[in-house]
Amino acid sequence: MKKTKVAIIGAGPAGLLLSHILHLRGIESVILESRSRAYCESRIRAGILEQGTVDMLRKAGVNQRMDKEGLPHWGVDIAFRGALHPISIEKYDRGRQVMAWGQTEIVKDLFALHEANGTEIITEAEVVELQDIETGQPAVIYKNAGKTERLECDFIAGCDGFWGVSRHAIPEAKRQAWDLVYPYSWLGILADAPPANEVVIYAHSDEGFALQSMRSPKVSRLYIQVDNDDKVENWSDEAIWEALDRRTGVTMNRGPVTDKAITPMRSFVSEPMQYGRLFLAGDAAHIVPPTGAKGLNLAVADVSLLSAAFISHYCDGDEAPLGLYGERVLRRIWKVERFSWQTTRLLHLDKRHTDFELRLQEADIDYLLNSDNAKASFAENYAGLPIDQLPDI
Ligand code: FAS
Ligand code: PHB
Repeated sequence: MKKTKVAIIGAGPAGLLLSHILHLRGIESVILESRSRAYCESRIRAGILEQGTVDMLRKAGVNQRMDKEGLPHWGVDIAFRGALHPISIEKYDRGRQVMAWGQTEIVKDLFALHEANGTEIITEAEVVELQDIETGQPAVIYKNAGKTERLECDFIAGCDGFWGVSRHAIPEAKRQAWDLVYPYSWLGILADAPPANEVVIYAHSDEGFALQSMRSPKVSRLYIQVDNDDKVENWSDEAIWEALDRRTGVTMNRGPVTDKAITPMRSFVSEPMQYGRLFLAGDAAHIVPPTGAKGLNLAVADVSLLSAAFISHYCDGDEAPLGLYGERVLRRIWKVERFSWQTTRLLHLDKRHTDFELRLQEADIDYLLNSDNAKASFAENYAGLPIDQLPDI
């Protein structure tokens, strides 16, 4: 019978980083991942890292390529009424920065570290059931190579994302979820084109939101707001470039579009984030609209607290942090949900809005761009709220 200390479901950033940090303190874990390594490493997702995420990756030794190839950003530009308005995180938030470094790169580095360290990841292993999570002998049932397998463990870390199974192992009567689906989506492209602006542009315009980001000095990551029922095939590459030019007021550098997809937007939280021997981290328990660049960063912050709690349990014999995980992690999550919701409503065009609400939205942006206090608050949230506890590694 296969047994480990911590069974981790999911090899996204949350599961991979948790397993790696536990390894650094000699705590055995096994990751069960339903997809292939190649699939996990190819998913194009987050691109901006909070200062806390950068610090954590450095602490965990996952920073060599990031510090060589990543792009530190002093702040962001807000495009509004035809001009770019800088919000300097460095100036307004104690010299902190954010880093442009793709989630795919972090996943690649973590897979490589697992391979080098011999920590176990079983890919193409779909978890179908969590058993006995309210006892001291939980187990995970998974399908792999056509067989049904069982992994016994001390604890289960549900890092299986929004569409995963782990949060559903908590009895429905004991679980509560909050779900807000926005009336618009993002059409995102990846292009072999140098970014036109040195930092991320968040654009409000009378035809909708747009964003210019990047993955390297030669690769741009760009988004435009579209309706939820819009289709990728409705948009030629040039139509996207022209919309980006109009909405940001900046002429984008063109180049071959290598990826094009529409992502819906939602805010979602499921409570509790711990139940018996099951602990949830990352998208398995919460989703934010990408406007605040928070999804990946939230997953890292959850893992910081959860790994610290497992280390306290196994290395210091202190049970308290594990018992407090759910309550502590949710306090920060709800504040990040608020910021992501607020920036989304601030910058997107909502067709349900009255003229009065449209004018209020413009006044909101005008206040942000002309108030040092408002910019300081934006900078503090964008660079990342404090993380209660970092793992002792
Ligand atoms: P993940 O979803 O990354 O990983 C979960 C893993 O669990 C997956 O590999 C999945 O295959 C596996 N899994 C699921 N069910 C399983 C089962 N039953 N058994 C075994 N394995 C299972 N965030 C930003 O900050 N900025 C962005 O621009 C941004 N863009 C995004 C675009 C898209 C299309 C999506 C979907 C998300 C985006 N996000 C963005 C959010 C994203 O970065 C997540 O926050 C981040 O991937 C969270 O990491 P994990 O919690 O590890 O979950
Ligand atoms: C990205 O680079 O993909 C990105 C940047 C900022 C966001 C969302 C996505 O708010």
